[in-house]
Amino acid sequence: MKTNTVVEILLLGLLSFGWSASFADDLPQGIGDAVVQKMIQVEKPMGPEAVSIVRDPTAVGKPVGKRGPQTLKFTLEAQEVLGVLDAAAKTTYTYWTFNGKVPGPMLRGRVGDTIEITLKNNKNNSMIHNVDLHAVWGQGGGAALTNVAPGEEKSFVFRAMNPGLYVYHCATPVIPQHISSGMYGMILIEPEGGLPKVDKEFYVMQGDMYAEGAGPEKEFSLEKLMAEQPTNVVMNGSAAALATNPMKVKVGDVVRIFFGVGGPNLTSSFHIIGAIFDKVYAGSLTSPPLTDVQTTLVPAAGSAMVEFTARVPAKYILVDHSLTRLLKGDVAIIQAEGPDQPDLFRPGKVK
Ligand SMILES: [Cu+2]
Repeated sequence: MKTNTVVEILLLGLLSFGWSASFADDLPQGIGDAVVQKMIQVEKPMGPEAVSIVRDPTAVGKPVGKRGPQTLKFTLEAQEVLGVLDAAAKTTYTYWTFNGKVPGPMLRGRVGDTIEITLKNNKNNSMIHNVDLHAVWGQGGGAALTNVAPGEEKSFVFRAMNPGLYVYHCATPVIPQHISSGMYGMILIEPEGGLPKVDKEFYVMQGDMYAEGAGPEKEFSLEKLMAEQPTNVVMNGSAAALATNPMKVKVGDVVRIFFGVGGPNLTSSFHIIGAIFDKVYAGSLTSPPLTDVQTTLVPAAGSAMVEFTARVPAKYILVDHSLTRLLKGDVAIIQAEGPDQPDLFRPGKVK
């Protein structure tokens, strides 16, 4: 790698690190201590034309409970929008999205459901799009039946045969360009009887992005994509968005995260700083979970359903433990509020 490229990447790291002073305080020692010195305070959001494309992580759909199989109808709309890429660095990117946010909406049903998928392509768009759902038995996961030009819409029907937490994505050439630009999401097919109840559920997806340009309006870089050198790595679409706006839980809550990797290229070593996964359903909801796990590998276009009890008050930091990616924006926080638990964690020495 040329020296100037290394410098460029480091600079990107410096810029994208400027999220907020309070967030920096939460970082463990040794992670980017030098870059913290160069933090930039967020003054105000982008210009009025750039919107937030961050998917609300609490939008997890309705649990199926004990109901029997039904017919469900979901509508996805491809929307191409100028969105905030990195609020601290004040950069924007023209995202390609399902329904205006990244990831696309979390779709939720149960095994045996008959599911109708409609894909609309907004008439103001410039590209053809489609959707491939990994929950589907059928050609291209539905992609072949949903190629839509701007202004068109198409539908197909499938039966949910296998429970699981499945990625869906646009599969229009250049496919990794459509994915890295934001066209991915997840569909949860719950097993018969539904998932066990928990206190809080969150929907978080990691994606790697390839954006360059001297000014604040970054553009897709085919060169960086082909070299698999992401400039930005994000959770829910935008650098550190879920760190500056943490997810909230209470001490004692059992927390479930539907975590997926849209990719297109990176694999995530998913870890929560300050917590241990009590259960990890690593890519399968019907096999017994792994228990007591520190880090779980989530492949590109794969998922893990993880659960833990927020035992102590803390800001739990979600990362890919390939921590260079943290410097590129790949971080989120779950903030647990409640009374201290000194029998579990306290400063000082044993008396
Ligand atoms: Cu697309």
